[in-house]
Amino acid sequence: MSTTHCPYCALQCAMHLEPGPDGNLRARPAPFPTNRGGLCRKGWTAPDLLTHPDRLTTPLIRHNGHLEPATWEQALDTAAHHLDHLRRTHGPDANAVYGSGSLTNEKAYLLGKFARLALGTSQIDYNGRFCMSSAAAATNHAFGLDRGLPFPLTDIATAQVVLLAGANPAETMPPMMGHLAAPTLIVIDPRRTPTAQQALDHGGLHLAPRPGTDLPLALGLLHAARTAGHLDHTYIEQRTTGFRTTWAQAAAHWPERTEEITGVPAHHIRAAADLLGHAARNRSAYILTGRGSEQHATGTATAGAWIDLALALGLPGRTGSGYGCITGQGNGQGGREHGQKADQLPGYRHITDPDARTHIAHLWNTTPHDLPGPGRSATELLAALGTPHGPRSLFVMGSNPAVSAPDTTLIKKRLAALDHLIVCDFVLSETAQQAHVVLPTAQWAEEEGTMTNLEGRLLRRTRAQNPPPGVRTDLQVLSDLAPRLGADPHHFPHDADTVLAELARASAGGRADYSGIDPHHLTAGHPQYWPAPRPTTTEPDPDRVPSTPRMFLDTFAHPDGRARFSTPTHHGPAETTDTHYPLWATTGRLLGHYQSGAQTRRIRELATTDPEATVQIHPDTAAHHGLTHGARAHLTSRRGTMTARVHTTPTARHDTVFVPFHYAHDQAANTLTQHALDPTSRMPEFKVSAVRITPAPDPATEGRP
Ligand SMILES: Nc1nc2c(c(=O)[nH]1)N[C@H]1C(S)=C(S)[C@@H](COP(=O)(O)OP(=O)(O)OC[C@H]3O[C@@H](n4cnc5c(=O)[nH]c(N)nc54)[C@H](O)[C@@H]3O)O[C@H]1N2
Ligand SMILES: Nc1nc2c(c(=O)[nH]1)N[C@H]1C(S)=C(S)[C@@H](COP(=O)(O)OP(=O)(O)OC[C@H]3O[C@@H](n4cnc5c(=O)[nH]c(N)nc54)[C@H](O)[C@@H]3O)O[C@H]1N2
Ligand code: SF4
Ligand SMILES: [Mo]
Repeated sequence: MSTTHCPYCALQCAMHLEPGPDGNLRARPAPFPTNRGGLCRKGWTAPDLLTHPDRLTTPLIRHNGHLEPATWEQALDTAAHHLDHLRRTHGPDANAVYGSGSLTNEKAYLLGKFARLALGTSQIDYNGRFCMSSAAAATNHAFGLDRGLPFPLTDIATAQVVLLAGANPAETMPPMMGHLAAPTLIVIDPRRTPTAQQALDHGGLHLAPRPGTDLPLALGLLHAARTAGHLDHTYIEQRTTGFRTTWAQAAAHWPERTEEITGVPAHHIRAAADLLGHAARNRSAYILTGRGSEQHATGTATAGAWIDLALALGLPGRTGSGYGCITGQGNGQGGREHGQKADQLPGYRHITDPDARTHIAHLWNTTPHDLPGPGRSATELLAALGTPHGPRSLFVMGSNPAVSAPDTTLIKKRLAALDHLIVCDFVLSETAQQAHVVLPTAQWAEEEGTMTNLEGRLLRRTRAQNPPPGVRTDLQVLSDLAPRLGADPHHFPHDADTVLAELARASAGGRADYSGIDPHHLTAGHPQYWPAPRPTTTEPDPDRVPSTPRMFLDTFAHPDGRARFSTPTHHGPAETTDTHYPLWATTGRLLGHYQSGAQTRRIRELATTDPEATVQIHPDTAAHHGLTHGARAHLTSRRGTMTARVHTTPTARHDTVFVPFHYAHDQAANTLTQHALDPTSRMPEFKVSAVRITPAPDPATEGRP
């Protein structure tokens, strides 16, 4: 039996893996603080993909329009030949790299090094840009440092009140609900989600704003909290700066005015402010945000407005209260720290910082001058592919942008315009289907490495079995490819421990400092949360590993030690509804599927429960558009059309429909979305599109009398 963590989300539930009667691995929950012995349906079924018939076990090369089996030598040589040719002909930025928050810390680090050192390109970014980047930008502004939860998750279990803005953990991290059983919940979500229902069932509140109006709602709550006398003026005075600029905005958001903008009744705003305010006075309240608040073209300002509310109530940087962003992907936290982001070097360092460049250049045996500068952000990178000034090749590891990027009709065209597309994956994802070279790589249970969970806690991923014959690890692929591009093989080891040791040195002195991490302690029940700087004493105590479970207790990470309020200004969504597109569409997740669905749509148990895209809509709105429960509908935005099965939901807002983004082709929600980008985080507007809904032909019933 081996013990590891689930491959999917950032909760990183611990699990035991052991062979069942048929010899295939089975998962069962292992005790661990975040999941407390629970797993969701996706975790239980995760091993099914290890032996799935769709599993890729040989590299593929495109010949005459078809992907055909090839040897590793052929595939690696072909990929390297094209990358080298493009680099020589068009310069290093002709090659681009696209990474993922699913990759282990070691892979994320080596991928960034591969881009900047082996390819010499500035063109690298990753799917985390679509995930928590707005909250990260807002947290960096407010606290001077971004760690999703700056406290252990178990802390929230003892709080009196937890406000969840745009997060639906009952479906996206079910075992987390164990920590939310005792607190009274205030859920901010346009939909009556299972999380919102739990709030209502246990004396809490559900506020259902129109999508894209969290920012004025947060200001309205601040206004109501101040009127009721809940603000912590001593904390504001002693630990923060800039309250006046925030208040200049909030002053104009009295509850009745906020109701007009958001649709949330004024008395609910006052009730929520009171509930939260009383708990805050007892220093027993948390504000947590998820993608619902963050995935907007105004995502950074919106996350900033929630942080402002937390600061005004005196929550961050104190035991028993706080603000946190619920990170999403398995290694969404570590993945954003070690240099696969366009503007970043390992250790959460900024790529334009001369000291950071010198530190990394020294470690990589190159010069600061030869390290590339910042590149394009994910959406901008994808939209530039194959254009006259954009990259001509893309190397993808751990993402399926043909389904998950905004405006996928455009993105698929851009992928098709590439001279060369290389995809490392375990299945033929929709993106891999467009590739010139596909490299089959190992899955979670077949590799070693570390992950950093939503609390900033380091975890060890352990190998339970070897990869199937013909499959290599992602680290091995980078290690095989880099020397073919002229890089020194010593710089690209494929052993996870060696890479972690180098990552630790690279991160030393950086904002996300891993230099004191002891990978062998990670299994021994010693929690290690970054920052974990290497001890300076000569005789380190083996029983005391460096670790920071709770951040900001004494001081925030800005030079003056104070947290900063922001200037949240409401601009509203990037597009408006009109007579042609009269409804708001928002997008998100279902319990049974993960992300682009490349993995979970292949798992029979999950595919049977949620076999096709659905659209959640109020029955009256459906009727108004000639639709009933179970009918098929077309949803059309200014970008494109998708098809979904109508799921009438009496608790839905009349003006808003919801579609999950886990499906491909004509069921892909991202045919509706647009790449209006947040000015700071470059987050696209996933959560608000103007659409119309019309009846669609139904192949299941067509031809019947
Ligand atoms: N089952 C499942 N679990 C997952 C994942 C998955 O794909 N499937 N993915 C993982 C990842 S990477 C992530 S990032 C997390 C995401 O976890 P969550 O943030 O919980 O997930 P979402 O469903 O994207 O969005 C949450 C809620 O935001 C609401 N919402 C939409 N628009 C707005 C708005 O304008 N304001 C507010 N306040 N709410 C709004 C939606 O109705 C939705 O219920 O989940 C992780 N866990
Ligand atoms: N409309 C809409 N769109 C969204 C969102 C939304 O809420 N609404 N959410 C956004 C968010 S938060 C996210 S995080 C993105 C995620 O979207 P994607 O980046 O597309 O994420 P996945 O579907 O997890 O894609 C992972 C792919 O890589 C493979 N893979 C997984 N792990 C590994 C690995 O370790 N190595 C290799 N080589 N391959 C691996 C999987 O088989 C799969 O094909 O989607 C974003 N898109
Ligand atoms: S909650 Fe997340 S980590 Fe836990 S079992 Fe489900 S998908 Fe896996
Ligand atoms: Mo995400």
